[in-house]
Amino acid sequence: MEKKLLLGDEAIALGALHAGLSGVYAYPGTPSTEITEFIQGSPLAKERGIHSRWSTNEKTAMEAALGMSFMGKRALVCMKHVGMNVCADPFVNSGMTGVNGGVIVLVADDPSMHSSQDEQDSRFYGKFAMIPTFEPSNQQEAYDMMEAAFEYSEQQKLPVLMRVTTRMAHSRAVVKVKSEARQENELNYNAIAANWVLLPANARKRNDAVTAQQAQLEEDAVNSTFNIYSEGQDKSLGIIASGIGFNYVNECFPKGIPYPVLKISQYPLPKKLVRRLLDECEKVLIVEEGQPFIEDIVRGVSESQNIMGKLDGTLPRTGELNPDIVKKAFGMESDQCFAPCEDVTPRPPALCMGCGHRDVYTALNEVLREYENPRVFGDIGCYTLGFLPPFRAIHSCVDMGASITMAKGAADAGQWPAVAIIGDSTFTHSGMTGLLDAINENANITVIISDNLTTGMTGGQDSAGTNKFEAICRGLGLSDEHLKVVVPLPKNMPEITQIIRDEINYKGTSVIIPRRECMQTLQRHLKQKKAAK
Ligand SMILES: Cc1ncc(C[n+]2csc(CCOP(=O)(O)OP(=O)(O)O)c2C)c(N)n1
Ligand code: SF4
Repeated sequence: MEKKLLLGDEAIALGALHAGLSGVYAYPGTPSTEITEFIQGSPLAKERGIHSRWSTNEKTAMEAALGMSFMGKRALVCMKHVGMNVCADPFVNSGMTGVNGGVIVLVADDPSMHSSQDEQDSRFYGKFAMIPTFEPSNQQEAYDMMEAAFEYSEQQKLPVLMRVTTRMAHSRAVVKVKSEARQENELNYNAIAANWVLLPANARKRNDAVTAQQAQLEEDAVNSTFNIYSEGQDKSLGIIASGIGFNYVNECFPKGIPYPVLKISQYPLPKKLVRRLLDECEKVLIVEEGQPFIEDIVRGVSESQNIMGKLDGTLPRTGELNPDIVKKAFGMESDQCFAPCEDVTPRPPALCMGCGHRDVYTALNEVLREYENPRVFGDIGCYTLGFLPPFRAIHSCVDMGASITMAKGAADAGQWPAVAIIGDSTFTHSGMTGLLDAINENANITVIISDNLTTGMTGGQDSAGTNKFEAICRGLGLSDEHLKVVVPLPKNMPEITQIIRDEINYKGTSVIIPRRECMQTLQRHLKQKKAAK
């Protein structure tokens, strides 16, 4: 064993490598991105040829991982919580197919929405898909769980959902790690075709089998070494704490917790252990990060006054927990160590100086001033900041890809001008199918694919469609006449504004591609070039 100072994400990545991983499949998304980046930079992964290239979206990632599992090897899928919505179809159906080689679906939730559009709690997906769910409470457990989860996945022939939250993913701790990695699985042909061909006749059998398996999964959670029932002398209160919530509870009691505690890190919820705590203690406080997932199950339909948590207001219903908040729930004096520092003036985020998206919005705003009630449907990426001053240029941003489809729906409703603005990575993630819908109906919309040759918002990862956008648009049936490429620079403003004007006035689907590299990746590439000289 050796000791390393690791981010939660890095502990997960190293745990997976040491557990004999053969491939990571992921689309970037805060706070999960560093897992794949760690594997991409790992000498062991290079030596073994472990797959680590970014996928086009979370659905393609999940399906590729299933393919690797089908062949008997261990695969890891990583994403942020909203990525679960994108891969929900293969994820839920992977509960039906089961796995051959172990599969871990790692999802990083973002309570408080530091970098997300919602606060959804991925544990619901595990329950919904009848897939066992692991939730580490610290970095060491995250590392240890990877091997355990791969073993469990192969033993139960089901994928394992592993849920972490922002603080777990992005804080560092010393982690004891193995000095040797397990060998990768050999390729095998053990996958049972009838399980993987989800025709209704096969799927019904699988549905019955997986439903029957749930009792075993719950019994395993009762006996799991990750779920720990600790005795406490003061039975006036019992605590159920899951994931990083368990960490926070410990921080509140540096001299030891006087109450019985049930730590939960493996689901389905071990109800037997919960019942024991309820029987032994007068009241129970449930500390969980995210939505009241455990609390809802524990309360059921009873209106017991003895259960405290997020649903009765003992803990806040939304936003991230921290030790200050948890202290308050115990009625303790809170020293407000985790409150934002008053000396720091909040500063809204802004597009970098010199960013090409700035020139795109400058041109777009100049043209749209000439029209009555123009509507601009935005998307997710750095360019979403076009909503803020000084541009105030977009009217919507819902989910990846929604710009083009919403513009089309608005045009169907009679809106003109209806403009969609989407980044290059977002376009390949989820925009291409929407553009096909628009082209098929020659919808009266103008689509701007603001191509900065990278996935800027998440730190400059490779973008799946780089150098392919014109070919993709043509392939989807767009005529060359209404496919325009420009360089977004102040000196080109007259040309760009004229092209935007012309394409808005054209009664049909057109695509404009402003293309100039992101300033951050440009600087990185220049530095790398200089260093190589
Ligand atoms: C379903 C989903 N997956 C991942 C993310 C995280 N994410 C936000 S924007 C973005 C990509 C942005 O890249 P691009 O469209 O090229 O725009 P840029 O930031 O480079 O301007 C990603 C990966 C997300 N919000 N939703
Ligand atoms: S990171 Fe790149 S794309 Fe994002 S605002 Fe900065 S320059 Fe623009």
